[in-house]
Amino acid sequence: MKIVSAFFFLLSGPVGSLAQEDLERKVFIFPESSNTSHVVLKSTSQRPLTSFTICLRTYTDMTRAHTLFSYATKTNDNEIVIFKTKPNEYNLYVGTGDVIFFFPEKVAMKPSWEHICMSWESDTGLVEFWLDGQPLPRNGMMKGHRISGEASIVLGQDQDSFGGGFDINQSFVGEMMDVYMWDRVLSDDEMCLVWGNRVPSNPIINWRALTYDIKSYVVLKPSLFSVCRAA
Ligand SMILES: *[C@@H]1O[C@H](CO)[C@@H](O)[C@H](O)[C@H]1NC(C)=O
Ligand SMILES: *[C@@H]1O[C@H](CO)[C@@H](O)[C@H](O)[C@H]1NC(C)=O
Ligand SMILES: [Ca+2]
Repeated sequence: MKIVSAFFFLLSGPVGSLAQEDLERKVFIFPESSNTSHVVLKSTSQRPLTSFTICLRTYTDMTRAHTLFSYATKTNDNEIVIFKTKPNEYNLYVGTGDVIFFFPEKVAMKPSWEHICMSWESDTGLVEFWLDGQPLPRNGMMKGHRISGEASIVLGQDQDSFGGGFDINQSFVGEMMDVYMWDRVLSDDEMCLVWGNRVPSNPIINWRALTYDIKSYVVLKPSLFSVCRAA
């Protein structure tokens, strides 16, 4: 389905059907730790993946480990997971592999949003991890692997079964926006564009036309991103 420009558009059907909406300048707020609150996303593609890129932006003061993005298949609940273990460490899972990306702790004068892009390609197994528009040293895993396109995709919780099995101690608390996925590895120029809030072509998860379903206590609100910037 192609949406040209819609602010709010309901796929036909009764209560419980998924909304598709342009969420530009909006955020999902996950107000508290829970083993229920999450957002379900639908990809526009069901084809198997031999590469992908996932990008998103978060705003949180959490220090405990938490899950941002969880892509479970019928055979593997950790098929793709973006898990932040510490303020300066991300753990990324693909298939039965995982890699850790460390970076220097930010010495921030004020809280700030964090933008990440993660990509993986089957041919080489290489994983790219871009933090605020900067690539970290590349890592690799699961060379030759193929990812099923039939997935349950969840924000803010780690699935330990297809669509459920959440652990309150791995839940996300904070704000999240600009969630995208592509079925390819973006070029370096494209990675920079996403950081700057532009959208490279053909995302299979598209914040500007997002098919999603809020479960339990997650609130959709306008971003407070730049309210006082011009003062
Ligand atoms: C979820 O949390 C509630 C209390 O907060 C608890 O009673 C319940 O057992 C938990 N469920 C799971 C699956 O952990
Ligand atoms: C979550 O962490 C708290 C504090 O460490 C612990 O008491 C509790 O048992 C944990 N809950 C689960 C479901 O693991
Ligand atoms: Ca899991």
